[in-house]
Amino acid sequence: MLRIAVQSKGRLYEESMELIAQAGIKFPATKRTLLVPSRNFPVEVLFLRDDDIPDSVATGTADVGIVGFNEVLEKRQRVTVLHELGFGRCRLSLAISKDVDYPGRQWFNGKKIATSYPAILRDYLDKHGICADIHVINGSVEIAPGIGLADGIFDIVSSGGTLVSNNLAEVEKVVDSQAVLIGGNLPLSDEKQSILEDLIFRFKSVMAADGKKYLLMNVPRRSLDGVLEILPGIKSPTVLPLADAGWCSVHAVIDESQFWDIVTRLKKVGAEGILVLDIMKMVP
Ligand code: PRT
Ligand code: ZN
Repeated sequence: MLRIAVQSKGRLYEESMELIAQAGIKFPATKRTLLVPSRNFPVEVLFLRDDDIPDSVATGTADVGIVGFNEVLEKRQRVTVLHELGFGRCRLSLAISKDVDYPGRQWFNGKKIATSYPAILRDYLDKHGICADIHVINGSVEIAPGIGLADGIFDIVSSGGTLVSNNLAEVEKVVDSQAVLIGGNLPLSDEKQSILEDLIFRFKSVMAADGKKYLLMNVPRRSLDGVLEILPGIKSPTVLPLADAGWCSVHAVIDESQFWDIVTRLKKVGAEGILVLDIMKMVP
């Protein structure tokens, strides 16, 4: 049985559980407790505060964990990032009042910076030879400059909306973050290692299908070259003959972001009856 630590509530909870569910791992429909074994796969989920996940994995309380890379960097535990999971994307940035004419990072010399991420900030300041006072606060960091508690902040930014509504401007991006799967630095038993490999394989298959669509269309033989040109970069589209020798069927996987562009161009060169399907998994 492999134990996986997941944030008990908060921003990463839902997408972590969704990824696990998409990987075909099911849980009993009973009330949530701290430790929940799956009913069809040899894993159990340990629900923790995100701050406690790196430590739980480093000490072996959990075998692996899903947590923001920002927490991994800040907590300095002996853990390894096994896989990036593509959700919970954000960045850690320095921000100051939008009214300041910012001359560059040396502006922070002698200033006071409020943050919940002192270790990452300390590294950054040291690396750039900046001497600033770090003021640790947990939560609502963005209000610190407005109430005179600090000159600037170092905090998580996602859309940037929180900065704007607090009259702050992002001036230095320090690190990008996303949810990651972490493991401890001690070897797992053979049994756990093999469950982990299966788990990562399943996560990869789920993630590979994310944002992809499967296209099927009928194409007159004479338009086939034009259609194939529109589908470049996509690994060998499948071309199948149809009962009518003048026509064939083309199947391809495309990125959802390119969907309208590609479909519009396909229609122009003569593709017909275009079907678009969701892809549930892509097994490498
Ligand atoms: O209770 P627990 O300790 O488990 O949770 P928490 O309150 O410490 O963390 P939580 O649930 O807020 O965030 C968990 C993780 O989500 C973080 O560690 C990041 O890895 C990731 N994440 C992604 C974010 C954001 N996006 C984010 N926007 N975490 C926090 N924010 C905050 C940010 O600090 C800002 O104040 O959301 C606010 C809005 O951001 P904007 O830029 O979109 O306005
Ligand atoms: Zn937390």
